[in-house]
Amino acid sequence: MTNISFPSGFAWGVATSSYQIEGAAMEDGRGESIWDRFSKTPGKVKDGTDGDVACDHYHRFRDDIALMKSLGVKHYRFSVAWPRILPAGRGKVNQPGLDFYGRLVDALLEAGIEPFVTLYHWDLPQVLQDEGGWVRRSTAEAFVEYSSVVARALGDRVKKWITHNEPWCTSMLGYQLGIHAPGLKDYRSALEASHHVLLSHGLAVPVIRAASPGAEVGITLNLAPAEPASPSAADHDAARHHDGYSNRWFLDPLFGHHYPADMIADHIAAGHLPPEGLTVVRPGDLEAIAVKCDFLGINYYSRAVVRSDKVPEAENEPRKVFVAPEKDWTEMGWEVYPDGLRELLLRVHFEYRPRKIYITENGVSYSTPPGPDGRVRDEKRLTFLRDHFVAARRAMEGGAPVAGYFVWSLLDNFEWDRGYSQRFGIVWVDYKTQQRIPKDSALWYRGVMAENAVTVP
Ligand code: IFM
Repeated sequence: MTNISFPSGFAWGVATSSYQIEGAAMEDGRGESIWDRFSKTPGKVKDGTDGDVACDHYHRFRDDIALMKSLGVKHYRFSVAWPRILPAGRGKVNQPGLDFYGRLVDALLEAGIEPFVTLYHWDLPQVLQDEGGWVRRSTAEAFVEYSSVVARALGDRVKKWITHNEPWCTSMLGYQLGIHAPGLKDYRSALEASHHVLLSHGLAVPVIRAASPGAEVGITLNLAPAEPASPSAADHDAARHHDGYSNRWFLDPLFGHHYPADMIADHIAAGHLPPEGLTVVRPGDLEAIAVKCDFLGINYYSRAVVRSDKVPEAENEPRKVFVAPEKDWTEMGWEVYPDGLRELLLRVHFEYRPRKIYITENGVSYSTPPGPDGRVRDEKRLTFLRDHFVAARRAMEGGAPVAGYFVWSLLDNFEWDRGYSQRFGIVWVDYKTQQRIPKDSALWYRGVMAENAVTVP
């Protein structure tokens, strides 16, 4: 056995998001979110479920914090539900909603757990969607107002802020592919939405800093290495395009390189954009988006192996294929590929030079149920996490400035269009009784966090 240790002060943690765990969808003045509307639209969520109750965390947050404490968790990433704070998207503040997060933050600090707060994890107020959502610049302006309200209320106690979770998902899953709320399928709208999401980040960062002195502020991207399925020139070009679509479209403007020219050209050629390009970009926007951040959050789940033949339902995007045997897929149908995390971290480090990186999500969906003795033997999750921790450590040896690692997720929860069919938690949730059972992976992770080291065969 080899012991692989991490630098002292490394921030081990767990992550969740508001709509996926809170429930209490109609309580204390919370407004409707796009996920309330979308999940209640027949056919949108595979098992027909929604987040009305979810893990009932809104009522059970003190127990959940006690659970985290018992596992030795010292850092917790959660998100704030915008419709709890500003039910109309902007304007009148809903004090009970704000108070909930105040109580949550206080209880975390009391338990010795540092809060990492994500401001947007996809639950846009429905009223803003009714105006066009992220396709409209006014939503970016409303986001800045919302961020300011939250940062002024919590900024004395919260010192780590993440503006957005996974802008690719907000824009592409939500507006291009129609898989997530609001469920639109319009490529140009998706590209415009992505710009407004990034713009809202750029405009909010100085506002958050002003309200939360000394805080670190960043953004979280979901990134995946893109590799050609064969040595052919066509597959190489498909991989270039896929990398542009899922990684560079977001990384480049955030790090001051503007939107990638090859992608603008591809989108014009495919008719996704007019010949003038991305016309919603106004003077000063790109400078705002490139605001210097304290860290980049990276969510990593798998890689993309790409072939040149096109997927019609994805508006002619290159096809992703699987080269790994089915036994190496997760229940989401994603390939288990730990080395992709090492590659990705080194690539981001060398090409973009973020000051600091937090792995803000990594984890796996396996539905292993409790045995007759009540124990959840999720050996495969434990191995998955261990191998990814080691991959991150290897990247750190190569210079990647990784400062922390958040396992997705603390609890089994509402997995968006898949409903409750996917279980990412290191803690089992019985949705009927709301009982929580730490899985074997959680008990093992407790040891990793305590030792600040991973033992590998
Ligand atoms: O559950 C999601 C999370 O909300 C965002 N990142 C990916 C996770 C797994 O799909």
